Amino acid sequence: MEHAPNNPAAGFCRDCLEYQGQPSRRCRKCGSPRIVRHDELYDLTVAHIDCDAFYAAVEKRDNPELADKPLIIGGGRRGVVSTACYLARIKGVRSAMPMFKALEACPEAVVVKPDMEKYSRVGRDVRSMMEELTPLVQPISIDEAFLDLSGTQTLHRNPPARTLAALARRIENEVGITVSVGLSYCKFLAKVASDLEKPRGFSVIGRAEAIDFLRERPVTTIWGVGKAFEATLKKDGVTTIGQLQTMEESDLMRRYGLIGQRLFHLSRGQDSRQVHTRDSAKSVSSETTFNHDYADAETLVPILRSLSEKVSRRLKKNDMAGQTVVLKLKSADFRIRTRNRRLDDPTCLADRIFRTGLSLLSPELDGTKYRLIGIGVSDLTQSDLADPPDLIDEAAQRRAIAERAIDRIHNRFGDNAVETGYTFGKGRNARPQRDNDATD
Ligand code: TTP
Ligand code: MG
Ligand code: MG
Repeated sequence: MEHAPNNPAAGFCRDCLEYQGQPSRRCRKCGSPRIVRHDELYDLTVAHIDCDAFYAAVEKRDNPELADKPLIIGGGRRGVVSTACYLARIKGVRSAMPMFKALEACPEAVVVKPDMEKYSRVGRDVRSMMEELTPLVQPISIDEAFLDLSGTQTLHRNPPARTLAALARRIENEVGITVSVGLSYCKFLAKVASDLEKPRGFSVIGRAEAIDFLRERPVTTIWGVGKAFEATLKKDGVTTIGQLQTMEESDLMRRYGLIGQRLFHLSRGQDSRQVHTRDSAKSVSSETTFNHDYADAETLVPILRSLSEKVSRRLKKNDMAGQTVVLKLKSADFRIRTRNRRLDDPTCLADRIFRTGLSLLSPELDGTKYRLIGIGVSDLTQSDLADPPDLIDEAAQRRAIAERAIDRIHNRFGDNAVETGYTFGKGRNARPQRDNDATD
């Protein structure tokens, strides 16, 4: 067992992990300037880790000749940049930029096509190292995850901060790529922190400084506030988080609905979302078999709507969301058709499930008679990533707010209290013979 001063003000070295006896610019053992210190350093347990220039870092690892060259990964099917190494970024190359523009900005760049299989493998290697430290690892994308290290201090004989620095070091040594770590008391600020000092960063945001830290930041720092919602806020004269901090919750809710509530809390550094492990269920679906066979939209569409609502209710109840919508049809001659569409982001909303299902159903209404229809979602994740306000258009956003309001009524008065236009009165005469709900 290590005897450490554990003096947060003195911190520890990120290179050799040595605790520092007193505040100094360089490590007393190895001379490195990479010392982390923070008043709350040993009290914080929520981390966000994101790999630096991920695809590019993997390619550089595998081909040392690329080490000192500006590198762009991309040029696949869509002709855009997937990512660029930090040397190419200095020249202005960015993810999602058209390839020709990127090469205008940095003509000397080496271009490599993405090798997704390899990146998934590396992502999994990194993840399994995380999972050795805590069961509470919530992957967010191929190269990032949240970790909750509360309660691991005794096991690791180290406070979470030092365990994380050791992990970053291990990933560098054993996987051969670098990561940036954000440490805080909540997910929102951990994620913000991991972005502050990229690459090879380690940033800490404590409780005491959260409100001051956020004050000068742009509203886009808040998760889910992208270009479209930023423009809406700007029209109302709101550009910084500090302005949100001065607004009442009721005012924000009146103006922006549920998103307003999120803005109220996040702007004040209040985020109660927990770190969840990925859910083991793979899909949630609901289907129904009829007494008769139907070919017409008038019958099938309201049933699709009510099945979508059922799926949505189950997702919401379990705080889950799915990113792929799957439509299932069985024709009168027992042939099964499945059609699916992957959404840009996960959803738990009946409206989005239904509308996606409808777009999948329409081409199948070709006169074929169906004896079964089902709808479901797969690619399940926790719902805190679902339905970001920015990624759906304004009308969809209004419908989402209405749906949440209806949910609240259902919760208070029961499921039959409100019916939407699609199902109103139709539920009865098209009553299915058999309903099946499934969670696989
Ligand atoms: P990011 O973590 O957003 O970016 P990054 O790891 O390349 O760089 P950073 O150091 O800023 O974290 O995304 C991870 C990978 O996802 C990235 O390496 C490539 C891929 N990606 C795309 O294919 N298209 C995109 O628009 C973005 C943003 C990422
Ligand atoms: Mg990254
Ligand atoms: Mg990332």
